[in-house]
Amino acid sequence: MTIKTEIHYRTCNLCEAMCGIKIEHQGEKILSIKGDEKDPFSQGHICPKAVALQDLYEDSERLTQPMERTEQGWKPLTWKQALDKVAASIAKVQKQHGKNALGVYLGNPNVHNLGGMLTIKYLLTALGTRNRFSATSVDQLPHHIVSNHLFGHQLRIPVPDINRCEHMVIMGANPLASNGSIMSVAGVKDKLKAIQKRGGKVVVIDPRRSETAKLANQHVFIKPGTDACMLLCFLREIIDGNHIKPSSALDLVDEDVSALSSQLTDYSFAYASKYCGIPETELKQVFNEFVAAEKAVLYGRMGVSVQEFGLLSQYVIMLINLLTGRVDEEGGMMFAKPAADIVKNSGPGYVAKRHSRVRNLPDFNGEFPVATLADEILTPGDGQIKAMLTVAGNPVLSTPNGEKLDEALDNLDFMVCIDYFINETTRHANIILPPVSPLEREHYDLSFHNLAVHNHAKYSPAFLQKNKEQQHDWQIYLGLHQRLAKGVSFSQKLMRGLTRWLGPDFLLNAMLKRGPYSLSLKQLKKQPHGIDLGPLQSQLPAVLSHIDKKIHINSAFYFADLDRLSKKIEQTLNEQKSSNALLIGRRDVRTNNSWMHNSKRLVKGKNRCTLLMHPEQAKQLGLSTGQMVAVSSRVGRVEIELEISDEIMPNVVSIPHGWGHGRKGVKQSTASQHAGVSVNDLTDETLIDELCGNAAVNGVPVSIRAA
Ligand SMILES: Nc1nc2c(c(=O)[nH]1)N[C@H]1C(S)=C(S)[C@@H](COP(=O)(O)OP(=O)(O)OC[C@H]3O[C@@H](n4cnc5c(=O)[nH]c(N)nc54)[C@H](O)[C@@H]3O)O[C@H]1N2
Ligand SMILES: Nc1nc2c(c(=O)[nH]1)N[C@H]1C(S)=C(S)[C@@H](COP(=O)(O)OP(=O)(O)OC[C@H]3O[C@@H](n4cnc5c(=O)[nH]c(N)nc54)[C@H](O)[C@@H]3O)O[C@H]1N2
Ligand code: SF4
Ligand SMILES: [Mo]
Repeated sequence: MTIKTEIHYRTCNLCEAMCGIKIEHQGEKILSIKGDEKDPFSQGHICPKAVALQDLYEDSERLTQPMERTEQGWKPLTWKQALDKVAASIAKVQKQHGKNALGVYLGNPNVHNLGGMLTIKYLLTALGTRNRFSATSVDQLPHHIVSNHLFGHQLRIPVPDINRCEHMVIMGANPLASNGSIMSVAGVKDKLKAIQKRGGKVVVIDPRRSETAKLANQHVFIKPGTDACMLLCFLREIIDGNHIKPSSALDLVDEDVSALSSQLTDYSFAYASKYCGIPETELKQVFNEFVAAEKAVLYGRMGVSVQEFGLLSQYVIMLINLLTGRVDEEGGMMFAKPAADIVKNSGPGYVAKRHSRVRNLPDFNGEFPVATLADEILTPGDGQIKAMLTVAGNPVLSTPNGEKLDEALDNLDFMVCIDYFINETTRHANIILPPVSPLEREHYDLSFHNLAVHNHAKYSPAFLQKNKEQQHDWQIYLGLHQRLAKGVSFSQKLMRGLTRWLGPDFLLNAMLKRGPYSLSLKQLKKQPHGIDLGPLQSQLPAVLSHIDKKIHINSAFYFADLDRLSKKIEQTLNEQKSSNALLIGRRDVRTNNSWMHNSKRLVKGKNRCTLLMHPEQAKQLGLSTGQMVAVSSRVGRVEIELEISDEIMPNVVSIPHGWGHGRKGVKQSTASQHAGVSVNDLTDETLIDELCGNAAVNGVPVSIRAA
């Protein structure tokens, strides 16, 4: 009997781009994964990673039942045994040492997981600890704080209206490799080319001539970590040079922004030029073209956010857009209007309400900076973390000084990980609870429709039916809530029961119905390619969460950081003499942070975990391409293959993150064969953006010599 060939349509959930895919299959056998041309958002675009959804599903090393680490190695447990043991062990540690003795780390894939997003509160209430950490503090934390202050909600983040903009300045982002971040846009290459076809211009400011820079009309090298100097200079010039452009958004600000320039007198073009390493004439030209352009936007991401002045930089980027009339205007920074509005469904966050025990670092919305997680485990005293739970995270590879954390995790009384793999982090677990893979669950992008450059709504049903035994992330959370949460009210029990019975669909349906288009899940299910909800629209002041419906500039909070900036910028100049380069990161289109290296299709080909260095510097150090070099920083040392290229600035070197699968006990054989080294064995947990505690993984002083 021949099995019929069928097509399943869904959205790829691996990155933020939300590409529509079509999976050709015979029963459970996947024949191909291609782009869905009928998806109105992605119009057929995919990247090489889409096929890895199949590899992930078929990976024989992906765990499909709970595992316990024993003296004799890893042993399977039933779900009931595993959840009972986990609950008992957590309860024991918390009884002995207090609630906060349990630490929690939430990794990036949590935000790509519908059921997880909708039910994480059950897990967090069940655990009742204030020791919460996440990948946010090695990533987009500055965006949340700026939005929280200005617009009243951490998730009300405007995105570049790339489809209508005519002049786009990109700082510290490489969307051609990353496929866009805090800017969900499938097929970003075509969208950038379209700006050029419209007669517009794309400018990239980056210490590396990245893939995006190569496509751009202009690329400007900037010394890592100095973006704030350039941005503050631009801000001052806008005010002093009468470039403020009236706009409805500007009418809503609660401060006299023109008064800010009195605090910025230092930030001349000459000053910015000296520290950023950009010729003054080029700075002026970039500035003049930006302010003069009809529809322009200034966009900064990873390279600007995750450095020592990430928060100040993201703040000034927003002010520059605001003062030049580019917020909430076509072609500028605009707010998406998602069908299920996560902003309306969550409370506003708070900044620095509490401080971490050991290093006194500020929290954001109840989460402490992950750069201090190892300190909280290693430092004895009241409130010390004695047990850990990680969900969809690999902090040993993804957070600064991963080696220290790796050692710290060995000191725990108990650790549980909700994850698919025995990797660098989860190998420390006593118990691993593996949820189903993405193809076995329904999907709707709660986070990324909110950050999309075009309004759109799409629901994907599960492609493959999980067996009864397997658990979704959300079922694991509810299982732990049921076992651990105390004093649960009748109504909470009822909601938990309903959620368990009906799944995340019913919660999503309620959000859709309350949303701005009053859609229902039934309607979405009828449209397997998704529903086009039109271009971005101006939405101020309606989308402001502040009661007074104003934009709160909060300048005192940010400008207090100027002093630290001036001191640091001088100090870095001196430091550079003792180290010989500043280390930055990079992404490759075939990677996804640390966790897709077990796909043969993604790791094949030339070694991508190399150290990039400028030819002049290589010559000075007597090094040549292909040789092994030793890179050391304050915290560690790695040996890595050298790749010489003039695409990187002199005295700057780059290593991609997410590699380093050679650690003992990792059970991902393909990844281990292509192990690479972890850049986060060099990044320094004490090098942070002190204003918010975000890690600074870009701009790390390192020394290099032949291995
Ligand atoms: N293929 C692939 N795609 C991904 C991911 C992945 O791992 N692989 N990860 C996903 C995730 S979680 C995220 S958050 C996004 C991130 O997406 P992006 O924000 O686009 O991040 P990167 O590609 O790392 O680009 C950062 C750029 O900043 C530059 N840079 C470094 N330091 C500085 C600096 O001090 N100043 C300036 N101006 N530039 C600097 C780097 O050279 C680099 O080109 O990508 C997502 N998409
Ligand atoms: N030096 C340096 N460090 C960086 C960065 C950088 O540019 N440079 N980038 C930073 C950024 S932007 C990010 S977002 C972080 C990422 O940091 P993390 O989120 O800590 O790391 P990931 O590599 O994304 O690991 C994801 C884990 O989740 C598991 N997983 C995947 N999907 C699911 C799921 O649906 N459910 C469950 N339960 N588990 C799942 C995977 O098996 C993997 O173990 O890394 C950061 N670290
Ligand atoms: S760009 Fe690639 S990884 Fe990202 S959603 Fe599209 S296909 Fe998936
Ligand atoms: Mo990220």
